[in-house]
Amino acid sequence: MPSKTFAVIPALNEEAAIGAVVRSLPRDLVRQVIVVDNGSTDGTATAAWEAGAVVVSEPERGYGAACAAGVALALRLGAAVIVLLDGDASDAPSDLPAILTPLLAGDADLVMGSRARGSVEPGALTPQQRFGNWLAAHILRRYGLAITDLGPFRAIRADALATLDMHERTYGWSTEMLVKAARAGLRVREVPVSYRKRAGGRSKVGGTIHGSINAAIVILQTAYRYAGWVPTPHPPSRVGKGESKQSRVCDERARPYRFQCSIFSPLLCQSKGEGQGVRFP
Ligand SMILES: Nc1nc2c(ncn2[C@@H]2O[C@H](COP(=O)(O)OP(=O)(O)OP(=O)(O)O)[C@@H](O)[C@H]2O)c(=O)[nH]1
Ligand SMILES: [Mg+2]
Repeated sequence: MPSKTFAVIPALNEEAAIGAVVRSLPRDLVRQVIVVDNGSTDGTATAAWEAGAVVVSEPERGYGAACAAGVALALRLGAAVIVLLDGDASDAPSDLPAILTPLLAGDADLVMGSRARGSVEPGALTPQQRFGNWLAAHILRRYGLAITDLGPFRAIRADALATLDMHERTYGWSTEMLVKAARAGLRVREVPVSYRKRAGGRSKVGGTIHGSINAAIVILQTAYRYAGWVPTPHPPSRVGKGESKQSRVCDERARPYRFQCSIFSPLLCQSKGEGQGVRFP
Protein backbone atom coordinates (compact mmCIF):
# COMPACT_ATOMS: atom_id res chain seq x y z
CA MET A 1 0.00 0.00 0.00
CA PRO A 2 1.48 3.42 -0.91
CA SER A 3 2.44 5.59 2.05
CA LYS A 4 -0.08 8.24 3.09
CA THR A 5 2.57 10.14 4.98
CA PHE A 6 3.15 13.73 3.89
CA ALA A 7 6.00 15.96 5.08
CA VAL A 8 5.37 19.66 5.66
CA ILE A 9 8.36 22.00 5.75
CA PRO A 10 7.88 25.70 6.61
CA ALA A 11 10.61 27.69 4.87
CA LEU A 12 11.66 31.31 4.99
CA ASN A 13 14.79 32.10 3.01
CA GLU A 14 16.23 28.57 3.16
CA GLU A 15 17.61 28.43 -0.38
CA ALA A 16 20.92 27.02 0.83
CA ALA A 17 19.43 23.97 2.51
CA ILE A 18 15.91 23.29 1.27
CA GLY A 19 16.80 21.24 -1.82
CA ALA A 20 18.90 18.82 0.20
CA VAL A 21 16.22 18.54 2.89
CA VAL A 22 13.54 17.67 0.31
CA ARG A 23 15.78 15.11 -1.40
CA SER A 24 16.82 13.54 1.91
CA LEU A 25 13.34 12.33 2.82
CA PRO A 26 12.95 8.72 1.62
CA ARG A 27 10.02 8.38 -0.78
CA ASP A 28 9.14 4.92 0.49
CA LEU A 29 8.28 6.60 3.79
CA VAL A 30 7.03 9.98 2.59
CA ARG A 31 4.58 10.16 -0.29
CA GLN A 32 4.92 13.88 -0.91
CA VAL A 33 7.00 16.68 0.51
CA ILE A 34 5.17 20.00 0.83
CA VAL A 35 7.36 23.08 1.22
CA VAL A 36 5.59 26.22 2.37
CA ASP A 37 7.38 29.25 1.06
CA ASN A 38 6.71 31.88 3.70
CA GLY A 39 7.47 34.99 1.66
CA SER A 40 11.10 34.16 0.90
CA THR A 41 13.12 36.72 -0.99
CA ASP A 42 15.68 34.17 -2.18
CA GLY A 43 15.38 31.08 -4.38
CA THR A 44 13.76 28.86 -1.73
CA ALA A 45 10.63 28.08 -3.77
CA THR A 46 12.53 27.18 -6.93
CA ALA A 47 15.09 25.07 -5.08
CA ALA A 48 12.34 23.14 -3.31
CA TRP A 49 10.37 22.60 -6.49
CA GLU A 50 13.43 21.47 -8.42
CA ALA A 51 14.12 18.95 -5.66
CA GLY A 52 10.66 17.44 -6.18
CA ALA A 53 8.51 19.16 -3.55
CA VAL A 54 5.03 20.55 -3.92
CA VAL A 55 5.51 24.22 -3.17
CA VAL A 56 2.74 26.29 -1.65
CA SER A 57 3.10 29.95 -0.95
CA GLU A 58 1.92 31.47 2.33
CA PRO A 59 2.55 35.22 2.29
CA GLU A 60 1.56 35.74 5.93
CA ARG A 61 4.82 35.51 7.82
CA GLY A 62 5.08 33.22 10.83
CA TYR A 63 6.06 29.64 11.59
CA GLY A 64 2.47 28.77 12.53
CA ALA A 65 0.97 30.40 9.45
CA ALA A 66 3.39 28.43 7.28
CA CYS A 67 2.73 25.12 9.05
CA ALA A 68 -1.04 25.66 8.87
CA ALA A 69 -0.93 26.25 5.11
CA GLY A 70 1.14 23.10 4.56
CA VAL A 71 -1.07 21.00 6.82
CA ALA A 72 -4.21 22.26 5.05
CA LEU A 73 -2.78 21.17 1.72
CA ALA A 74 -1.64 17.80 3.09
CA LEU A 75 -5.14 17.15 4.42
CA ARG A 76 -6.65 18.03 1.06
CA LEU A 77 -4.27 15.64 -0.67
CA GLY A 78 -5.35 12.78 1.60
CA ALA A 79 -2.62 12.62 4.22
CA ALA A 80 -3.07 10.09 7.02
CA VAL A 81 0.12 11.10 8.79
CA ILE A 82 1.84 14.49 8.68
CA VAL A 83 5.54 14.92 9.45
CA LEU A 84 6.80 18.39 10.33
CA LEU A 85 10.43 19.42 10.11
CA ASP A 86 12.49 22.53 9.48
CA GLY A 87 13.89 23.63 6.15
CA ASP A 88 17.39 24.48 7.37
CA ALA A 89 18.67 20.86 7.51
CA SER A 90 18.93 20.89 11.29
CA ASP A 91 16.80 17.76 11.55
CA ALA A 92 18.29 14.40 10.54
CA PRO A 93 16.25 12.41 7.98
CA SER A 94 17.77 9.22 9.42
CA ASP A 95 15.54 9.80 12.47
CA LEU A 96 12.37 9.61 10.39
CA PRO A 97 11.76 5.83 10.81
CA ALA A 98 12.00 6.17 14.60
CA ILE A 99 9.51 9.04 14.53
CA LEU A 100 7.06 7.22 12.28
CA THR A 101 7.19 3.75 13.84
CA PRO A 102 5.00 4.41 16.93
CA LEU A 103 2.40 6.14 14.73
CA LEU A 104 2.29 3.50 12.04
CA ALA A 105 2.15 0.77 14.68
CA GLY A 106 -0.89 2.48 16.20
CA ASP A 107 0.89 3.11 19.50
CA ALA A 108 0.80 6.93 19.35
CA ASP A 109 -1.11 9.85 17.85
CA LEU A 110 1.72 12.38 18.06
CA VAL A 111 5.42 11.59 18.14
CA MET A 112 7.88 14.29 19.15
CA GLY A 113 11.57 14.17 18.33
CA SER A 114 13.53 15.07 21.46
CA ARG A 115 16.91 16.68 21.03
CA ALA A 116 17.37 16.62 24.78
CA ARG A 117 17.27 12.82 24.72
CA GLY A 118 19.24 12.58 21.48
CA SER A 119 22.41 14.25 20.29
CA VAL A 120 23.00 17.89 19.47
CA GLU A 121 25.94 19.01 17.35
CA PRO A 122 28.02 21.55 19.28
CA GLY A 123 26.79 25.05 18.44
CA ALA A 124 23.46 23.87 16.97
CA LEU A 125 21.51 25.13 20.00
CA THR A 126 22.44 28.23 21.91
CA PRO A 127 22.30 28.16 25.74
CA GLN A 128 19.18 30.34 25.62
CA GLN A 129 17.49 27.91 23.21
CA ARG A 130 18.32 24.98 25.49
CA PHE A 131 16.99 26.81 28.52
CA GLY A 132 13.84 27.95 26.68
CA ASN A 133 13.10 24.43 25.51
CA TRP A 134 13.76 22.97 28.94
CA LEU A 135 11.42 25.51 30.56
CA ALA A 136 8.66 25.00 28.00
CA ALA A 137 8.89 21.21 28.33
CA HIS A 138 8.78 21.57 32.10
CA ILE A 139 5.56 23.62 31.88
CA LEU A 140 4.02 21.21 29.40
CA ARG A 141 4.71 18.32 31.76
CA ARG A 142 2.09 19.91 34.00
CA TYR A 143 -0.42 18.99 31.31
CA GLY A 144 0.59 15.37 31.76
CA LEU A 145 2.96 15.28 28.80
CA ALA A 146 6.14 13.32 29.43
CA ILE A 147 8.28 15.42 27.11
CA THR A 148 11.76 16.83 27.41
CA ASP A 149 11.95 19.15 24.40
CA LEU A 150 9.88 21.18 21.93
CA GLY A 151 11.80 20.19 18.83
CA PRO A 152 10.62 20.88 15.29
CA PHE A 153 10.79 17.25 14.05
CA ARG A 154 7.50 15.51 14.81
CA ALA A 155 4.73 13.46 13.25
CA ILE A 156 1.02 13.40 13.96
CA ARG A 157 -2.01 11.51 12.74
CA ALA A 158 -3.76 13.82 10.29
CA ASP A 159 -7.26 13.20 11.65
CA ALA A 160 -6.04 13.93 15.17
CA LEU A 161 -4.44 17.18 14.04
CA ALA A 162 -7.62 18.27 12.26
CA THR A 163 -9.53 18.02 15.56
CA LEU A 164 -7.12 20.36 17.36
CA ASP A 165 -8.56 23.48 15.74
CA MET A 166 -5.18 25.19 15.48
CA HIS A 167 -5.04 28.99 15.66
CA GLU A 168 -1.53 30.20 16.47
CA ARG A 169 0.30 31.90 13.61
CA THR A 170 3.84 32.14 14.99
CA TYR A 171 6.07 30.12 17.30
CA GLY A 172 3.13 29.28 19.56
CA TRP A 173 1.94 26.77 16.96
CA SER A 174 3.94 23.81 18.34
CA THR A 175 3.00 24.62 21.92
CA GLU A 176 -0.67 24.92 20.97
CA MET A 177 -0.46 21.51 19.32
CA LEU A 178 1.02 19.92 22.43
CA VAL A 179 -1.31 21.55 24.96
CA LYS A 180 -4.36 20.66 22.89
CA ALA A 181 -3.08 17.15 22.27
CA ALA A 182 -2.82 16.68 26.02
CA ARG A 183 -6.26 18.20 26.61
CA ALA A 184 -7.73 15.95 23.89
CA GLY A 185 -6.17 12.87 25.45
CA LEU A 186 -4.01 12.08 22.44
CA ARG A 187 -1.23 9.59 22.97
CA VAL A 188 1.97 11.63 22.81
CA ARG A 189 5.31 9.79 22.60
CA GLU A 190 8.84 11.06 22.41
CA VAL A 191 11.82 9.57 20.60
CA PRO A 192 15.45 10.75 20.70
CA VAL A 193 16.63 12.61 17.61
CA SER A 194 19.81 14.32 16.58
CA TYR A 195 20.10 17.99 15.69
CA ARG A 196 22.67 19.82 13.60
CA LYS A 197 23.66 23.38 12.88
CA ARG A 198 21.61 24.96 10.10
CA ALA A 199 23.19 24.09 6.75
CA GLY A 200 23.31 27.69 5.56
CA GLY A 201 21.28 30.84 5.46
CA ARG A 202 20.73 33.25 8.27
CA SER A 203 19.66 32.27 11.77
CA LYS A 204 16.30 33.87 12.52
CA VAL A 205 15.51 32.75 16.03
CA GLY A 206 18.13 30.96 18.09
CA GLY A 207 21.03 33.00 16.83
CA THR A 208 19.75 36.28 18.23
CA ILE A 209 18.88 37.19 21.81
CA HIS A 210 15.88 39.16 20.56
CA GLY A 211 14.57 36.18 18.53
CA SER A 212 15.07 33.76 21.42
CA ILE A 213 13.31 35.97 23.97
CA ASN A 214 10.43 36.61 21.59
CA ALA A 215 9.99 32.92 20.85
CA ALA A 216 10.18 32.05 24.56
CA ILE A 217 7.51 34.62 25.49
CA VAL A 218 5.15 33.41 22.76
CA ILE A 219 5.68 29.78 23.78
CA LEU A 220 4.99 30.48 27.45
CA GLN A 221 1.91 32.61 26.71
CA THR A 222 0.57 29.88 24.46
CA ALA A 223 1.11 27.20 27.08
CA TYR A 224 -1.38 29.02 29.32
CA ARG A 225 -3.74 30.32 26.62
CA TYR A 226 -5.13 26.88 25.85
CA ALA A 227 -5.10 25.56 29.42
CA GLY A 228 -8.90 25.40 29.45
CA TRP A 229 -9.37 24.27 25.86
CA VAL A 230 -11.73 21.37 25.27
CA PRO A 231 -12.07 19.52 21.99
CA THR A 232 -15.39 20.01 20.20
CA PRO A 233 -16.97 16.79 19.01
CA HIS A 234 -17.22 16.63 15.23
CA PRO A 235 -20.76 17.20 13.98
CA PRO A 236 -22.21 14.36 11.91
CA SER A 237 -21.50 14.94 8.23
CA ARG A 238 -24.38 16.34 6.21
CA VAL A 239 -24.43 16.59 2.47
CA GLY A 240 -27.48 18.73 1.96
CA LYS A 241 -28.97 20.80 -0.80
CA GLY A 242 -26.41 23.00 -2.49
CA GLU A 243 -23.60 21.46 -0.45
CA SER A 244 -21.10 19.68 -2.61
CA LYS A 245 -19.11 16.62 -1.68
CA GLN A 246 -16.09 18.91 -1.90
CA SER A 247 -17.33 21.20 0.86
CA ARG A 248 -18.08 18.17 3.00
CA VAL A 249 -14.43 17.16 2.71
CA CYS A 250 -13.47 20.65 3.86
CA ASP A 251 -15.74 20.44 6.87
CA GLU A 252 -14.72 16.98 7.91
CA ARG A 253 -11.02 16.99 7.33
CA ALA A 254 -9.83 20.55 7.40
CA ARG A 255 -12.31 22.43 9.53
CA PRO A 256 -9.66 24.61 11.17
CA TYR A 257 -8.41 25.57 7.76
CA ARG A 258 -11.64 26.72 6.12
CA PHE A 259 -9.91 29.73 4.59
CA GLN A 260 -7.29 27.61 2.91
CA CYS A 261 -9.98 25.13 1.87
CA SER A 262 -11.46 27.67 -0.46
CA ILE A 263 -8.04 28.50 -1.83
CA PHE A 264 -7.17 24.89 -2.46
CA SER A 265 -10.53 23.74 -3.78
CA PRO A 266 -9.27 23.39 -7.37
CA LEU A 267 -6.73 20.86 -6.13
CA LEU A 268 -9.38 18.24 -5.58
CA CYS A 269 -9.47 17.58 -9.29
CA GLN A 270 -5.91 18.57 -10.05
CA SER A 271 -2.87 16.39 -9.71
CA LYS A 272 -0.26 18.20 -11.75
CA GLY A 273 0.52 21.70 -12.92
CA GLU A 274 0.20 25.01 -11.22
CA GLY A 275 -2.70 25.86 -8.90
CA GLN A 276 -3.50 29.02 -6.98
CA GLY A 277 -0.21 29.56 -5.14
CA VAL A 278 0.61 25.84 -5.36
CA ARG A 279 3.24 24.35 -7.65
CA PHE A 280 3.39 20.61 -8.16
CA PRO A 281 6.64 18.96 -9.26
N1 LIG B 1 11.87 32.38 12.06
C1 LIG B 1 10.94 32.11 11.17
N2 LIG B 1 11.00 30.91 10.56
C2 LIG B 1 10.08 30.62 9.65
C3 LIG B 1 9.04 31.54 9.33
N3 LIG B 1 8.29 30.99 8.39
C4 LIG B 1 8.81 29.81 8.13
N4 LIG B 1 9.92 29.56 8.88
C5 LIG B 1 10.72 28.32 8.87
O1 LIG B 1 10.54 27.65 10.12
C6 LIG B 1 11.65 26.84 10.38
C7 LIG B 1 12.17 27.14 11.78
O2 LIG B 1 12.76 28.41 11.81
P1 LIG B 1 14.29 28.64 12.19
O3 LIG B 1 14.64 30.01 11.74
O4 LIG B 1 15.15 27.52 11.69
O5 LIG B 1 14.20 28.61 13.77
P2 LIG B 1 15.20 28.01 14.81
O6 LIG B 1 15.69 26.67 14.34
O7 LIG B 1 14.53 28.08 16.13
O8 LIG B 1 16.37 29.06 14.83
P3 LIG B 1 17.56 29.35 13.79
O9 LIG B 1 17.77 28.14 12.93
O10 LIG B 1 18.70 29.67 14.66
O11 LIG B 1 17.08 30.52 12.99
C8 LIG B 1 12.67 27.11 9.28
O12 LIG B 1 12.54 26.12 8.29
C9 LIG B 1 12.23 28.48 8.77
O13 LIG B 1 12.64 28.72 7.44
C10 LIG B 1 8.99 32.80 10.00
O14 LIG B 1 8.12 33.65 9.77
N5 LIG B 1 9.96 33.03 10.91
MG1 LIG C 1 16.62 26.30 12.65
